[in-house]
Amino acid sequence: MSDKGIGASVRRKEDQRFVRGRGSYVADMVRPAMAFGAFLRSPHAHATITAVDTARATAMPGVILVLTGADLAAAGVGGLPCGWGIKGTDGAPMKEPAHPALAQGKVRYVGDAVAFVVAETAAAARDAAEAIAVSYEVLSAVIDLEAAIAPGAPLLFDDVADNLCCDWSIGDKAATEAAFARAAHVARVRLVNNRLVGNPMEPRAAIAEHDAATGRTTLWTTSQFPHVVRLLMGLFVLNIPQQNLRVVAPDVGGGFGVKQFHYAEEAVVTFAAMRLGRAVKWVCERSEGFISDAHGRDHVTEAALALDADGKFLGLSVETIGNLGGYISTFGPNIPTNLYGPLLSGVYTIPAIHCGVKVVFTNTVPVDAYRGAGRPEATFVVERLVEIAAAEMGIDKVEIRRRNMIPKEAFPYQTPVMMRYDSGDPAGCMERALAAADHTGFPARKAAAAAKGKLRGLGLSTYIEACGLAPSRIAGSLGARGGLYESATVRVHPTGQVTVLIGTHNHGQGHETTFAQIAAEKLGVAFEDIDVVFGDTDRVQFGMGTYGSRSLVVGGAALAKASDRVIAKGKKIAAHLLEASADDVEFSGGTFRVAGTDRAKSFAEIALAAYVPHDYPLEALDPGLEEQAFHDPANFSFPSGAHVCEVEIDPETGKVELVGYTAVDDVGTVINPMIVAGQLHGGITQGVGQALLEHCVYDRATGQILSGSFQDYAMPRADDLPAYAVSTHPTPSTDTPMGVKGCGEVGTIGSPAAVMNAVVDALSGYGVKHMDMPASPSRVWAAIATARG
Ligand code: MCN
Repeated sequence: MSDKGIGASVRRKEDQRFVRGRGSYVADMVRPAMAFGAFLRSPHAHATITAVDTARATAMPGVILVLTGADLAAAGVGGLPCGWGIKGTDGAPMKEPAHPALAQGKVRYVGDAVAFVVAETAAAARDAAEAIAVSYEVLSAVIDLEAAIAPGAPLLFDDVADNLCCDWSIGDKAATEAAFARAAHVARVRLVNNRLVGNPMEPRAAIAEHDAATGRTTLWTTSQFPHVVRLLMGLFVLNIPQQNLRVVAPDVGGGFGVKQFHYAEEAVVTFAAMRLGRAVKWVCERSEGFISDAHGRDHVTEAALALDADGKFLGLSVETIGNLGGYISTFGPNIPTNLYGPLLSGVYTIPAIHCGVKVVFTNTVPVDAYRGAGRPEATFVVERLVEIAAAEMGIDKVEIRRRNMIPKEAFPYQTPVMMRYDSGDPAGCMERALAAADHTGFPARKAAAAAKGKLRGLGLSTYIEACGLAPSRIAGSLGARGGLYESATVRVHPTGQVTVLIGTHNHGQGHETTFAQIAAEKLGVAFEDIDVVFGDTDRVQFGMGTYGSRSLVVGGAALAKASDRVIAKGKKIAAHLLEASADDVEFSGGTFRVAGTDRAKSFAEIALAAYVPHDYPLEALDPGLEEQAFHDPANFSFPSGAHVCEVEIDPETGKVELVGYTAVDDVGTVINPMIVAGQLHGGITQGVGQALLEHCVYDRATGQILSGSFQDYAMPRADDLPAYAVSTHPTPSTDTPMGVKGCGEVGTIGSPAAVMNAVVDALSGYGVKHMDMPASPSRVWAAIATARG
């Protein structure tokens, strides 16, 4: 048993079905008498809808239903709710214009859903959608963030002046200004954090079905949080009592944040199924995903770091404009604010920090969380500034970090921007990463590259992340409109096997394995005898789902708590059977034993006794062995780490080749080292994608998306990447039950800055001080060409 407990690199049990092609995905599902839906989407970035004529589409063969925004409004369908309402510096609530599931009166981005057609086949639905005649009065669009808040900009919403959703800030402005006033040196940067499209391997999909006999509706959807979809859609959009709505998120082929929102399509498909009394299926096409999946990042930032003459950090000032897109998505306003500003201290002692963020509407696809969500952006600002300061002051890049890092013994560490870091050893991670990357051998490798005509650069990045979202009390004070606890039920069967029902959602993170490892370790039950169930509101008690690297820290803690409750009850049953006091019963390795004796009962014997209570303390205990726990964390958990990247650049083509990547991450106690390594690899790859390849580009005049397919949007492929060297450097969290910290996003948080610092280092001979992402061949070549004159 224990060889598959906590700390073991157990192979993922869910892969048994995935590698055999037996996963259960929404797009593959077939329901009786199922009809098919297609959306008509706006071809304009900004336009008034003057008329919608559905007559031709309605008359086409096989068409069953055509819905427009007006139909939904007439039926009393509500707008899509936002789960996080932030407040501005002046205390005023953010501007929260309505977000109808199908556009009403206006369209606000290319891809905005205008109508929905249901037909007997998917092809008939698509044809009919194209036959809907929509008359538009095209308006000027605004794409650029700075243009959006400039005087005279086209306004997306009549009642949102300057397209400004919220003017938010954190930190002490006066103290920061005072720090800058006494600085010996100020390093400055203006940077753009590029817009990304998540592109999970499985596109989004939904099937809804209504059972007139029971009045119950079921939605199968590609979601990271089915209970939250049930809550938001049932309560705010379609007014369905919770007990009559079942939401199932079965196997989901990657989410990366993109599937963490309640989308219009889920509500429209469900509404159509209820109206028709037939199952309705919609599957997003890849190109449709580019203009309807929420996008990520998209910041413009001016930042400055004040230093004393010895290179000690005195203050940090950050002004950012963050893009919300055309409407507020489920968590949109929270990402460039609460998940960004409070992380700007990084792993450094910075006595004064101030960060102002303008959260702005533009005529683009709504922007929300994408793996890392706010924290890669914060890391990028800090680590680019540190690098620029080091270069300008002539201090070695490692040395300047050593001088400013929070020492291991200073944890728990209170930053000036709200966060109280639990534990960490940033210097330990950095020194280990540098040693593993053979930092001292770099000059020789650079010389060897130069001999081949290549430019070689070494980039270092450190980071800290707040994950394990989140303490409900803190989240609530920051504007969260729900709790952020997690729940677990441990159901022990009469035969001693166990089913764990967990509120998180597994879409690639290996929960079926790691949660079984935790239960195996806790209960002494064989790993193979434990089944982990998730993703179905009819089976699982409740759950807030998976995002913010919270599943282990919050969900795993709920599981540990529920397991402890099972053991506590088991001890009472054992005490009765063994004629001892419960206080004298010990439990370990699956055996209940009277301390200091050989009188013992196995876990399976206790389970049987609980369900066949012939000899049982029925006056004191109920039969059965099933316990539930909800866990609300005391604090965020704070993984940290150091990444070292080496690149070689061909100065003639501008092509950047990643030739080495080393990461040392502190994710606290590790449950499954192999799964953690996999998460680090995946995360690093997504950060490398942002740094070198991925860029969602809009035409600024028309608002058309120019990188709307894989022809123009470059995702990283295996041959773009070296073999990574990843390892962990655990300092157990002091605020989580098992000492664990999250690992799902750390790779994406540390890597963009490491890669870009390497690129800039390689180009330093050409006087390049900063480059925006992605460092595409054309951008790098142009920088070299400009320097060469
Ligand atoms: N784990 C561990 N020891 C630790 C930390 C984590 O063994 N100290 C294990 C966990 O038990 C879990 C996995 O590693 O099996 C990831 O755990 P965690 O850090 O809690 O992250 P979540 O499970 O909450 O996953 C969310 C995170 C996020 S926010 C994004 S985005 C993301 C990611 O995970 N999306 C992913 N990783 C992904 N991986 C895949 N394959 N697909 C996605 O969509």
